Amino acid sequence: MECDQTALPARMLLVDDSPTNLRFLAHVLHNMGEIFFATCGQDALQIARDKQPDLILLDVEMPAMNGYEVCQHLKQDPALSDAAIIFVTSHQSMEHEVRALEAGAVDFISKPLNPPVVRARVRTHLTLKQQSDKLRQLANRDGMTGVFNRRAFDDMLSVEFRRHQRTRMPLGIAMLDVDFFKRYNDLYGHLQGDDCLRHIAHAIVASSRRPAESVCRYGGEEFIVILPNSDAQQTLKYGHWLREQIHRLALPHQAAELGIVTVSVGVTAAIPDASLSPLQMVQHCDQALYAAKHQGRDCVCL
Ligand code: GH3
Ligand code: MG
Ligand code: MG
Ligand code: MG
Ligand code: MG
Repeated sequence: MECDQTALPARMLLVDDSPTNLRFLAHVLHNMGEIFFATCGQDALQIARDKQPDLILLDVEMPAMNGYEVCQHLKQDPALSDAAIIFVTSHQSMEHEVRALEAGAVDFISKPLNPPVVRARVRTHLTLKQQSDKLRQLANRDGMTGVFNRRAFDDMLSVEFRRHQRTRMPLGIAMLDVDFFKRYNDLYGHLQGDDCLRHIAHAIVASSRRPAESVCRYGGEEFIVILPNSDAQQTLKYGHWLREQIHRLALPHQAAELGIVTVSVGVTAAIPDASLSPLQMVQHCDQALYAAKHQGRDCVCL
């Protein structure tokens, strides 16, 4: 599940144009986590995208793209900006140190490297990174299901809304509400109700095909999915697919018409412009969901 945040080994990316330096650093940091290597800035950015490292040790002097430039690219990309960056350089001057910290680095280590100092600093920054990941997790995730919470949804929707305004691409959202869930609780109890919601959240996460499709718990038994670059037809298709996936779970619900848990889905899509707000998009989606309930539930409306 996308929400699972078990304590994975730390991931470190070592960037230096000298293979000898890389070998030395890898030796110094052995058994502190998983290590990836890059010998130029372009490779560093690509590997950072693929491997999502917690920490990047970055050489300053490199041909083509220097460490400051790499750092700037990393900090500009929301998918990469969380990595802690430590510059490793033979420059000793205060200006270089200031420049590194202003570029967004968390620390600055001078060559020649002192192995115990490097290990201690890396350990400190890995601990801080883990703590900030944990805080972000607590702030943005729903504790019961692990999907994004309402706060994160509001933030993500306004970011996506503005992005789609610029690109003139359609943005879709799909809202799902569990049918007869009050009866489910009455019949099976609240704890099993919670389990049912976790199963549904898991199925929604599994049914979103792209990482950019953000799954959020909107309210009690309501979930909402943001679908970037999806027009009405694509969003509607996703809504039907979602409804089918919940059918396939076949969670028993003796007080529902089909004897299994079903959901109603409302969808909407638009190319955001000045005449529309994120809030209005959610209202349209809510109206579509209301229509789906009105049509008898277990269906999808646009
Ligand atoms: P409808 O088909 O019209 O959606 O009927 P419904 O019973 O699902 O709708 P209603 O809004 O009347 O009830 C929603 C229920 O969801 C009531 C509430 O107790 C339950 N619920 C909300 N959040 C949770 C939760 O976190 N855990 C459990 N177990 N139940 C929850
Ligand atoms: Mg160098
Ligand atoms: Mg509801
Ligand atoms: Mg309901
Ligand atoms: Mg209701």
